[in-house]
Amino acid sequence: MKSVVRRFRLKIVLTAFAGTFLLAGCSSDNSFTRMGMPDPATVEAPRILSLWTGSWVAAWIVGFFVWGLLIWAIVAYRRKEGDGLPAQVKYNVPIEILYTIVPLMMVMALFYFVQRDQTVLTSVAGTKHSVNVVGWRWSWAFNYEEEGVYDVGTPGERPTLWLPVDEKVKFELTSPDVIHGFWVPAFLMKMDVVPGRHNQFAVTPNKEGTFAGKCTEFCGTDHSRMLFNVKVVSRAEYDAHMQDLKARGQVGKLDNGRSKIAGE
Ligand SMILES: [Cu+2]
Repeated sequence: MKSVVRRFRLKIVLTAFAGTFLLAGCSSDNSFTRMGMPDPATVEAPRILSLWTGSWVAAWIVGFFVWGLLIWAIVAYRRKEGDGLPAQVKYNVPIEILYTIVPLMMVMALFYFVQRDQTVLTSVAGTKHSVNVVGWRWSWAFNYEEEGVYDVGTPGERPTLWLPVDEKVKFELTSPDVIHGFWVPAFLMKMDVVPGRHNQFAVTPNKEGTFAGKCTEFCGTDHSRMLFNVKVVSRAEYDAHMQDLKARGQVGKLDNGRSKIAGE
């Protein structure tokens, strides 16, 4: 009876595993090979992608090694008939040094790669233009610095951030209230929007199209409503849209989008 239950349990576990892998493989854009990441839409994104997949590969290698040791210890040293209490060991200094040094080396390796890529990703050198992204409870305002215009969407319509393709843009992130998170999944990059700070990073969108964006710091009641779109277009279309905003009278800079959205 016991072995039947065990076999049944094993079947459930195997089915769950197979199902997970199959379903992951089914996603339309085949994000499985990117370990769940979206299709990169900026020049900088592949760097983040390789940091992500590299970390996973390293984690799997460490994982398999540890599981292998575990299984070996469980099988080779399992209790056999007639075994008494095994020899008790304490103060094994070489082992203690080993399990201090090895994790330390792993953390240092991760730190090295993160630091190397972060330095590049937060560099705003060579940017062609800049957008001040304001995260506020509960939406977004985009101040186009060079053009002197802003956009905050309309009531009931999520705001859209327009960007010209193949031009490096600097985002300056500010908040008048609480911490928000500026995230465009297709850029593979996100950064917190912290009141009293000017966080910034730069990306070069290299694919035209419309992308989704959202807030990734839980910021209160309507956090889930903090959605926006990103439209990456040609330079000509971008300029035309800037003229459009000007014609609509959306000139100047918003510190806060609240006053512009009715019903807030
Ligand atoms: Cu938020």
